[in-house]
Amino acid sequence: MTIREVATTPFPDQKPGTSGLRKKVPVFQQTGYAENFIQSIFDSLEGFAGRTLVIGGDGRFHNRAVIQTAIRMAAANGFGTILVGRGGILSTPAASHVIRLHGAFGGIILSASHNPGGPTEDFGIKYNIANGGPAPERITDAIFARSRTIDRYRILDAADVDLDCDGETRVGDAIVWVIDPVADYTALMEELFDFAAIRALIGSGFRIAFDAMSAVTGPYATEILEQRLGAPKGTVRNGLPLPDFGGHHPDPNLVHARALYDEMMGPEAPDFGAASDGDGDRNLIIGKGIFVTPSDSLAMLAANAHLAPGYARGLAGIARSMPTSGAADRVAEALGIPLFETPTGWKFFGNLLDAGQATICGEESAGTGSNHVRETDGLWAVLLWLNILAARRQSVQTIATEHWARFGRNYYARHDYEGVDTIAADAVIASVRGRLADLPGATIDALRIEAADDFAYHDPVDGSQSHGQGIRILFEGGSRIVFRLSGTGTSGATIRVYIERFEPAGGDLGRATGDAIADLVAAAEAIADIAGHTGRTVPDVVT
Ligand code: G16
Repeated sequence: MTIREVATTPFPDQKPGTSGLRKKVPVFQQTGYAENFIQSIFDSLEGFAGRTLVIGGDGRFHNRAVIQTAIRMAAANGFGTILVGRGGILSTPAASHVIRLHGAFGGIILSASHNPGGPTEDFGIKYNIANGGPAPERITDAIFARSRTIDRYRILDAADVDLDCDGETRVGDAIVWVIDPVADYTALMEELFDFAAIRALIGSGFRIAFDAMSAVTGPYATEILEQRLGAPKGTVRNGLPLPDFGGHHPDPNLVHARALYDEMMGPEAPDFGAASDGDGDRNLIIGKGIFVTPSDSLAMLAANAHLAPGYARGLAGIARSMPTSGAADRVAEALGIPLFETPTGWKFFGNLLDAGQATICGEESAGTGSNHVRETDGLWAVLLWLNILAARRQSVQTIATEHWARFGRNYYARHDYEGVDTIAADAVIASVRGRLADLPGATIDALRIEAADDFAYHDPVDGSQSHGQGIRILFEGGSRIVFRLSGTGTSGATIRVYIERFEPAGGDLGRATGDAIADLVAAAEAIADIAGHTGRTVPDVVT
């Protein structure tokens, strides 16, 4: 087998976003496109000769082709061992665990997460470091810089590896191991949670509906919920990962998991409904008759985590991304532990987790996780909920109601304006930014603005600074509006407006969210004039 140095020219658009490089499949199918980016990753790393690289993906269209390319390139660049999930499958949290468990140098995860898949849909490549977490900005910046100047990539002439057969193959000087993608992850979940208690809960007639959205979580959820925990066959729906996710958008929210939501609100609802996304890192939690927002879920999980064996000794701290509601802050305060507010993106939690300063982290974007891996983990959140339900033997509704009665309630919604012209989206943000100095002290209807800023983060562990991470408008009484642009879209820009009303304990805690935040929604439009800048009068997605 010969190693070839292939001459190439840079592509100008290989800047990683919130979570790796995401583009349409035809972009990735351009000659040399994936190769350039993978070589730029390797060229930005040092000291991996002879070490282990983990490769896996969410099974979407183009997954297998890029996995074969990545294997040949990893072998040609000097990795000693390459671990690949059978079928090219590894959920993002499972990949994070495999990297940590096997002491790998890092991993390449092929996913565009919750974005749709198929020949003209989305694809993505992300690099994770040895702690199992997404590469920090210092590395993603280096990858982008390298992609701008790259003039050759290194690849081995070798036959395709049989990805469907567990075991060992030699590719050049490297050993490629095809591994069971589910086994290591399942064993970790068994360590963290009281499977016997959950099994007893399910045995008592507790009904679960889990929608895997024809994405990567199917095999994991089937093994854990149906095989290990005894839930009846059929508990996991859409459990077979499909390259196009069955033509759906594998995003577990109230729009794309609507059928599950409707069922959970109906008279025959199961006791617990959940869903996960394309690569298995997001989660949706719905109780009988009640949707739990991701921000509330983080707060409720943190408040009850001690009921699961893996967290019985308590939490060191809680971290949330800035746009995530302040519900978790009140739990941290009650527990007497620190609360960290980071920019959007799981990569910002890595240092806090490594330093032992935070145990549980969460984001409004339906990501929740802990120090067990360095990624957000959809099935983990589902299992922690089930462990809590098994320990408390109360409904999701009762747990939520008691939580709000103690801590107050953060009514919360995110309004997304998708596929907006980039110039118009930038103008929205620029105009709000331009008003920051004037907003404090202003009132809009009865709402008084206390402070307004452009969020910046100072990492307490490595001292790094991140600026321009979203605009916060803070109102008296703890309510808030946040404006930012998504970093994960692949066409045009997505404007995200995050709206939150805080209602203290003793207040009106049972309102419909839309009613509770209506004045803040109007205030957001008054401040940002999204309609004027973009022509959009209503958001495309409300979650
Ligand atoms: C990714 C990141 C998350 C982030 C989310 C939203 O999620 O992993 O940490 O919160 O994007 O990012 P944005 O608001 O910039 O679109 P995923 O599930 O897409 O990998």
